[in-house]
Amino acid sequence: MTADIVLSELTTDDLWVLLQEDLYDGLNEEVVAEVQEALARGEHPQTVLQKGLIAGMDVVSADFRNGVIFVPEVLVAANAMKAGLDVLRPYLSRSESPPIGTVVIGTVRGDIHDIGKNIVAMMLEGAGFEVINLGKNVTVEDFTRAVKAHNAHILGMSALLTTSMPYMKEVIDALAAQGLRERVIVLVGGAPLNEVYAREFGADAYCRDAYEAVHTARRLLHIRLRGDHESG
Ligand code: B1M
Repeated sequence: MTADIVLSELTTDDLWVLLQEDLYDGLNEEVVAEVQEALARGEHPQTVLQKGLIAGMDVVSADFRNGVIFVPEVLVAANAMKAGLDVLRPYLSRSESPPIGTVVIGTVRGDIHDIGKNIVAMMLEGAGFEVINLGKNVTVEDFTRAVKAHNAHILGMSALLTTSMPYMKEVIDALAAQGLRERVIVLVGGAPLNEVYAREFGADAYCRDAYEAVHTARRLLHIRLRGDHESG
């Protein structure tokens, strides 16, 4: 129950705690107000993301894993996360310069987890990429069609389930079969993945989180463009 709390009277540390708790409880309006309050205090949008929203979701993840809460509770928390992210989106994805490259991104077929993927998409936009977000449960055909249609420099795939993760290899194999694999940098991410799986599936790199995704996208695109320049 947060109705009696005056946000402006809280210390910033207490504001983070309240934001995490309200996200956990799925209180969308409160989460929105708390994100706005943090921004109004001059907190950096990435700090709000990290200390408020992601920290709150970490507690949800731990309690889900330990059987303290179940899918319905996770779903309401995920909705509150989405409400908070909607407030942050314009700040995280703001970029004044022309795009430095095009990224197609999506969560693979059989998987509807999209919170992390959407954070990655926003941060890539903020870093100056044009991002085509295909959403969740994306098929091989939709991935390959979008890579072709947008002449993408980078394909990003997300999977949160051990059962959906191998689908990434199907997408990468399809890119190769269509002669597109050499043209596009493939980055993968999501909780069950690691470097070894990424290599096994034929991806160029595994990204542990959104920060690493941005850093890796920039680094590999820079290497690719320099190579093209030198050979052309
Ligand atoms: Co689900 N779920 N879930 N779930 N869920 C997990 C993934 C699980 C690990 C929980 C657990 O049991 N401990 C487990 C998977 C077990 C496994 O396969 N190993 C699980 C399960 C089992 C399920 C269901 C099967 C449950 C059921 O129905 N019985 C079901 C599956 C539905 C389906 O997809 N077909 C299901 C459903 C759901 C909800 C719908 C309720 C909801 C998703 C809502 C949504 O996304 N819109 C949900 C949630 C929220 C979770 C947990 C609790 C949290 C995931 C999350 O949002 N994390 C999750 C527990 C966990 O992950 N430990 C769990 C916060 C987010 C910021 O982090 O997504 O890791 P993350 O993203 C990070 C990085 O991974 C990385 O950067 C992001 C930001 O820093 N990253 C990328 C991610 N994608 C990237 C792509 C890139 C680069 C980096 O490309 C370049």
